[in-house]
Amino acid sequence: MRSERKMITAALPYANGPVHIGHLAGVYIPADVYARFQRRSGKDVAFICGSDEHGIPITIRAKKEGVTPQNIVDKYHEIIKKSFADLGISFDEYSRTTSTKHHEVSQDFFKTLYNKGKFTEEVSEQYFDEQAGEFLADRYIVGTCPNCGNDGAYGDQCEKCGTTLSPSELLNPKSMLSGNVPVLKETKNWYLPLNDYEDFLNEWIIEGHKDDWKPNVYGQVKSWLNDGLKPRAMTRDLNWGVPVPLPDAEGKVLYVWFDAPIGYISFTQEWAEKNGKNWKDYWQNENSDLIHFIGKDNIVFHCIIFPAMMKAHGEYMMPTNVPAFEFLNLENDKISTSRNWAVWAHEYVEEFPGQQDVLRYTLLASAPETKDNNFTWKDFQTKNNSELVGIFGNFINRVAVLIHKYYDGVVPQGDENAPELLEIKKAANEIENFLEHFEFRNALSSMMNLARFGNQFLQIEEPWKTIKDNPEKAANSLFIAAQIAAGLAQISEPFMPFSSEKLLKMFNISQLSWKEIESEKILIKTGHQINPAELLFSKIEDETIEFQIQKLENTKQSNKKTNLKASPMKDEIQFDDFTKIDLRTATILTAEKVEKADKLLKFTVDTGVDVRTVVSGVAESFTPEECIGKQVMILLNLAPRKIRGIESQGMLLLTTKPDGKLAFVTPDETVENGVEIG
Ligand code: B3M
Ligand code: ZN
Repeated sequence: MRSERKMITAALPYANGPVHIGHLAGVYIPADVYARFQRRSGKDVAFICGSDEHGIPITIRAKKEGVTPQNIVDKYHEIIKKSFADLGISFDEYSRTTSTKHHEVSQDFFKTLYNKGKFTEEVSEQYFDEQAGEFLADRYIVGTCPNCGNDGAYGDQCEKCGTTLSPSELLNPKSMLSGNVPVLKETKNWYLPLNDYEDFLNEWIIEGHKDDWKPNVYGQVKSWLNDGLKPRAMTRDLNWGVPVPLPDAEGKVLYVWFDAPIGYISFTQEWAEKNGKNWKDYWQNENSDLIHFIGKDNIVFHCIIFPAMMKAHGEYMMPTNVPAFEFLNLENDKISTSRNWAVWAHEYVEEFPGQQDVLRYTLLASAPETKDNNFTWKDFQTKNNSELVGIFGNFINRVAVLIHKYYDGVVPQGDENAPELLEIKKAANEIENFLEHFEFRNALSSMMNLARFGNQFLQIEEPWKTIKDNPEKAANSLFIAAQIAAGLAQISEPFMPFSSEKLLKMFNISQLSWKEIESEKILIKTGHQINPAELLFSKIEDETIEFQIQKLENTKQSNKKTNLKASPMKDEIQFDDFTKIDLRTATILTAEKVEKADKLLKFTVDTGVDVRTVVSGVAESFTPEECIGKQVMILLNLAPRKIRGIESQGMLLLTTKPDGKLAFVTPDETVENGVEIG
């Protein structure tokens, strides 16, 4: 993958809230490092992103806040765009999917596929709210989860037990719009038969990218293809989105995951028009490398659905690589927008003015490249104080101060063939190799190792001592140290652009291409006047960190209070209704994880009446071992249902603890299995 042109995309953030450190660590900072490096390598780069402004999350937030979806996206598009700019994410274009241009481009794309007969038309039954007069998206249907009894389950998923649902599986479904019971109504939508692209995807990815795509990406695509692909609706009965450009499609919009990836293309077109470029050079040209930076939850859309769309279209080249990252946790807990458990990018910029590079450095150093990773404020403080202040900043400061002290800021005479100068070339070369393979943590270490080498060199040379009786040696030491400092000014730019800019100014030098860093004999000449030294990083005090940790603690406390607020009582029932349910005591005999389902455990349960299989969404609250032998309560006569291909017979009663974890409802003394609960 060494094309001269790089089409680099970063996942479009939903404009239903600000971006947080998980987004930055998992997508945007690595993408920015890669784009900056490719520019320094002389490549023709288009680095494109924008706000994803359609989709249900936005309409739900609008409904919650009593405003329009446009109000929501207008607000958060600006916040997100400013956050990226403030943190040096150097997009060539940051646009938005409510733009007219994007509507036109995505409608044209759809019409091309339609005219080529790539869609199948299917009529299906969907829930319709007669009072609201609209079809209901899965998220707009609430009901009782058939698996765990949670009566706040949505039409697509029960967030309590994690079971993936379809609206028809929900017990007593209700519309979130009117509260009424929805009716099933026929509707026609246009489907892309993904199954038609299985051979192509197997050949292109499973055969063609087994060596150069990240194992976490390759593995997920392989398992999707092994499970077999099914036709997927590319239109929805919704009123917020890109209208379907067909005469018989009144009240229908493009599926958000159809239009959003096309945003990469429409935003490239906007950028190209403004900059006198031909957008097709970046998207429809085999000499262009298309790289998608995304989080792991977007792999299927970027490796299967969008490529199938582009294959169907026929004029696009396929992505060269999709280096998806895993997730970042915060203080060992999942980052959650709904629980406000996050460090928000815009708040960080306000609370740590001028310290953008500290966050960039910390998030790169703990990037979830191959597995989920964790951000703690203590680690943030340590990375800043011991590495950025203690190693990087300390070295730079010593070099600048000593050159001013002994040579009035003029770089002294030195050996232009000193072996130490090779360390600079080595670091630049390592960084190039690591970044070409999307190994950001290793690339960052190569940069920091050069600063460590500089400190060790000064420690050995001690020019502050040799200046007295061997001025020539002292001059040579500081000439070499100045080269290393200039090297750091150059190679730090992809990672810490703000500090690199300060360093170039301090040493009064201009930015070089990566090739020049690796080929130039020296990076700062003897006789060159440097500017006054300025501190790059300052120590972060304990109080600052305590404040941030307390802020998170307060969030946790307020979440607990919110969780404690009980949901309103359900409709009154008669005693006869109660007699229909058959609740029994039971004991869990065996427990095991369900493959590819983070939240599910599979149990065999002795119900006193029989021994049966039950699937339960408790895997995030218990290990299988913790469940074996537990006496629980089971809804015995609940109709069996398939969960991830396993027939689950009945439902174990669960409740939620203040910390959000689940707990079994159990008798407070051990009794026989099968005893009726009434
Ligand atoms: N808006 C972000 C997400 O799934 C989604 C990415 C679209 S990239 C075309 O969190
Ligand atoms: Zn459930």
